[in-house]
Amino acid sequence: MNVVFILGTAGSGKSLLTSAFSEWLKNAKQRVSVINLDPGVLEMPYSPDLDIRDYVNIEAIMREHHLGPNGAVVAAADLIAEQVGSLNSEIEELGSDIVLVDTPGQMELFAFRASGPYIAKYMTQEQKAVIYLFDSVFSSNPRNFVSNLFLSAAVYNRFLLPFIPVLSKVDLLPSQIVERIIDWSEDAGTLEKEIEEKLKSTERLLSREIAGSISSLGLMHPLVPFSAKTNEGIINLNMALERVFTSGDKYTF
Ligand SMILES: Nc1nc2c(ncn2[C@@H]2O[C@H](COP(=O)(O)OP(=O)(O)O)[C@@H](O)[C@H]2O)c(=O)[nH]1
Ligand SMILES: [Mg+2]
Repeated sequence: MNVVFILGTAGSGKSLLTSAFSEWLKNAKQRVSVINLDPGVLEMPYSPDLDIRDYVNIEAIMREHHLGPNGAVVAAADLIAEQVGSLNSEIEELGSDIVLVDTPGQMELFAFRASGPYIAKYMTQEQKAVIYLFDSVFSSNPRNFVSNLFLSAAVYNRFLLPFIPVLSKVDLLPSQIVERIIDWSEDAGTLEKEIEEKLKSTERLLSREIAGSISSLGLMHPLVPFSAKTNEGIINLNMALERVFTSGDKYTF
């Protein structure tokens, strides 16, 4: 079994990627399961095989602990960690070869509390990876791109799992812009040139130094362009995951 955690800022396309990719894997005759780890979600574009809302109830937490909705989702994120044993039994029963884990809409609930990496560590003892989504519309200028790169490095530092960065929603941008963002991720020199040309003063200094450190740490990886609306890039995304998990083989034979 191979487990993939899908992370990215709120609205970056985690749930729709989970939906599109799981459908695609099913069509490719792969035994895939989907887990919803977002206790606060009302609707999702897929029907999960395992739903954390069956374990933690936001409204009950609000009542019991006298919390508002924000406090309750934070409390719920921590309560999920206590359920990891029961989750593991359920995951085992699903008997799939690849498990997609859709994480809470607000990424900090999973990435920047103690419970997220704990769950990632103890949720099964199988092979794991992280897909991190760069929202393409947000990331289309060098300053935002570098900010997102910085965030992706911080997320990597929290999980230290094989990391696949994805440029999401590429159907929303002209292809030349998509290519430009991909170039930045593939070639530190191209990004540096863009920073020098487009940014000035403090923005330029910060972006140059952040991008330089991430690059010299070896944490700059080529982004996989992807659209959950058109399925563009889905084959490359799958290949990137297969390389991590099976050295390029299918998950289910
Ligand atoms: N055009 C387009 N919209 C997308 C894509 N992926 C997600 N969205 C939209 O972006 C919004 C947020 O997506 P969602 O998957 O819920 O983001 P999440 O908060 O990261 O789970 C929704 O309105 C989606 O329909 C995509 O590939 N293309
Ligand atoms: Mg979501």
